[in-house]
Amino acid sequence: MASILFEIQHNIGFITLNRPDKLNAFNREMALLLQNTLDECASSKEVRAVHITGAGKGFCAGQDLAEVIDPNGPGMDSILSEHYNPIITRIRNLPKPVVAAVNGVAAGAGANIALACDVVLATVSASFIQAFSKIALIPDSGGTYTLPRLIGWQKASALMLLGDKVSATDAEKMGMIYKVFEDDLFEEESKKIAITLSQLPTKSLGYIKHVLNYSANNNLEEQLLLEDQFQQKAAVTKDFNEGVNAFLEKRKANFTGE
Ligand code: T3D
Repeated sequence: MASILFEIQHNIGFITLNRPDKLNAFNREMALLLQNTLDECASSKEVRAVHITGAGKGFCAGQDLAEVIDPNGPGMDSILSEHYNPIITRIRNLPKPVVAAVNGVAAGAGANIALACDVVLATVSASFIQAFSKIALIPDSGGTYTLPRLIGWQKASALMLLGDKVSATDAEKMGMIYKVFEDDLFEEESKKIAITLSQLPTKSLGYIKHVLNYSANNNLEEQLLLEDQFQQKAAVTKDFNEGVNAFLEKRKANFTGE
């Protein structure tokens, strides 16, 4: 069985992390397959939004710890540079919205991959764990960049040092994730949000992502210049024309992503 499942429906690339017996922990094969699948989503004209979830009861338990100690495994010196860092940069640079549909526990790199996505949704029974300190590692997969920016330094610091489990409801309250849904509604609601995103003006969503990527490190002047630059790019898209005309004609816009 493939460790990554992928299908395109309603202009959405549906990615399922598929090692349910291991709570979808990553081995090398799965990490490389996810990279390839994200590349496919980036280049496919049909895909206008991406939805990532986990098979079975978990979202992702991070690195497969059995692989770490396997003498024939990839080795600690290559796991971040070849597996997780390229996944995080692909998610952030993909010029289309990526939804993390966190259907269960998200631990270690699994939590930080979810948090790198543009819209993070979770079932009420899901949880997030910066599990690294429990095995004497440090948070990776962009966690030390993303988490303090999402929830503030103090909460990020305590969660990373203690490795405490955060319920989806608490994660929503502290601004770590966007929304929580009851378990029985989760699949439908998370897909609905992906469908909404897939029908919005794709290029402008890509530009929003790009500009937001820089906002954490730019000063106001630099950010204003970047907004100016990308607003001009957005203003020459077909979808901008369609959006303005639809508003003036009092009808629903039909965005094509161009
Ligand atoms: O170079 C590098 O390696 C650096 C890269 C680091 C990236 C990282 O992600 S480091 C962090 C790695 N992840 C963890 O430390 C989390 C380990 N897992 C857990 O702590 C727990 O499984 C959970 C809290 C996530 C969930 O607990 P629970 O009680 O719901 O499930 P469980 O019974 O522990 O797990 C179910 C099965 O999945 C179990 O297998 P079994 O006994 O039924 O055959 C368990 O061994 C397996 N599993 C869970 N996580 C992993 C795993 N197998 C391999 N690797 C895992 N990470």
